[in-house]
Amino acid sequence: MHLYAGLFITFFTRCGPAMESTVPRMPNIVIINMDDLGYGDMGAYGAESLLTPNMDRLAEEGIRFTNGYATSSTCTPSRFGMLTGVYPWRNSDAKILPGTAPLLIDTAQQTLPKMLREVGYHTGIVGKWHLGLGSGDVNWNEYITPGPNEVGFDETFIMAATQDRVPTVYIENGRVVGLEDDDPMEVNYEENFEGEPTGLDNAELLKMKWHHGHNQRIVNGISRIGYMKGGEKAEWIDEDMADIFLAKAQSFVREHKSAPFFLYYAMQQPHVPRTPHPRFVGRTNMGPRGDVIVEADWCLGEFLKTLEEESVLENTLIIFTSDNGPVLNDGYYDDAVERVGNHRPAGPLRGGKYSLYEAGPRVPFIVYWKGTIEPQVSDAVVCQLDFLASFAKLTGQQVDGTDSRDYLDVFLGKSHKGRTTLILEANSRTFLRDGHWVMIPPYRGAAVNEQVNIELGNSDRYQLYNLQEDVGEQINLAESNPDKLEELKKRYEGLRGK
Ligand code: NG6
Ligand code: CA
Repeated sequence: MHLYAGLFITFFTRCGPAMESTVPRMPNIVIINMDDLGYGDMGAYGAESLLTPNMDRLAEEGIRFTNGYATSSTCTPSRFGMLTGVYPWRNSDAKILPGTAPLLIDTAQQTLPKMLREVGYHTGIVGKWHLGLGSGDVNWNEYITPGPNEVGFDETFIMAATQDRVPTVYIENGRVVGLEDDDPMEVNYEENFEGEPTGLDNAELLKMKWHHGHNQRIVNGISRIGYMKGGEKAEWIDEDMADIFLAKAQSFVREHKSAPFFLYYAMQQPHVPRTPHPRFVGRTNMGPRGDVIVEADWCLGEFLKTLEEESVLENTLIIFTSDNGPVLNDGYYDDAVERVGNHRPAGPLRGGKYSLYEAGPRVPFIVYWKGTIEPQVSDAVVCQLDFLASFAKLTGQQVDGTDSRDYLDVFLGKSHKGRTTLILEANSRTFLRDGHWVMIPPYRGAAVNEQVNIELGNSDRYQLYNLQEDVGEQINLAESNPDKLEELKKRYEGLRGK
């Protein structure tokens, strides 16, 4: 009853009295989550030396949020926050996970796909998972459980962790794709398997050199994090990954277009190793990092075409966003630093991936719903954390017991009153965004991660920035505005529970 009451209001206003007698249909929901795409990495957010016409089309015909946040500046916590509606800093295990980590989400926990399934959505994930699998000792040759299928996804086609971590295989509904009975696979993050070459010892086998870390198992001429043995026929070919994920996302739409569907399409670009398909090599002057962004843009365009061909585009709410901010050298020599030219992956923001500064968690954030959303730019503060409660509202439901709050009207552009406070995370450190202010507490540790050349935001002093006047966080107002600092310290401590 509640469900239909909610829908009726939403759809009646949209479609007029003609809808009155028909059963209203809930919109499909698609979240396209990029991996490490920065705030300045697409045309609509100011990039000039990269052409991203499909991303830009979503931005121009939808809502482009200028203050859109992931919950964290790294992947695992960010995705945990988005899918569960719980702040990742509440879970001390929500850190960048190895490929052998157990499932981070409790199977009893509320999740976005579970909530949508309650009202009849068919749910799927294609792409990067990175939230752990199994209960601690996975046998990769059997059904791998619990995993995404146990926390709300009806159909799953994933990479377990990251493109630079073993296992370097696709897993479809809990089974490694292409695994042969006579070549079982094993994965270990502690020690190598006897006789297996590594990036550290066998540089002659590499087509892409490692810069830091990433010198263990060699797959497809690229050494990774972690060791693996067997499963040779199942190993992915990095250059085909974008096409494979796209084809899966497209077939999901074709197969489920008649039921409302939720698709989490988690692309792997532009995370390392950056391996564009040969069709995209050299498409930018920026080397592989630029080329894979253009490749991802093409995938997005093809995916949108499929929605159009299947006549569901106008009934599909699409979110386009990223899990965390940008990094150039993240462990391989791939010319990202040398060839970046005038391009600013973080736009005007300070820091990058791993950082407490804005470029860590503030990401491209677009909501597109053809025919329903009024195109606009919104400066409201929004966060992926709030998808759970907001899409619950959209589908006539309510969720309790999480940090997620209902900002549906903001996501649909009907209101510009976004979040007033957010506690964001970067490698287990947190900071407060409050109105147009940010307050970063003191943290020990290096100011700069020299390997990736990113300012982490650590300082022995409190930092206070007024983002309205100083989006690049250059002027620390902690000393000149002690009243504001005190006010925000109190609020932060109250929210953070200290
Ligand atoms: C880091 C890796 C980095 C990347 C990151 C995870 C090293 C030295 N660095 O530990 O390359 O894989 O983890 O990225 O190993 S994320 O986008 O999934 O958070
Ligand atoms: Ca990431």
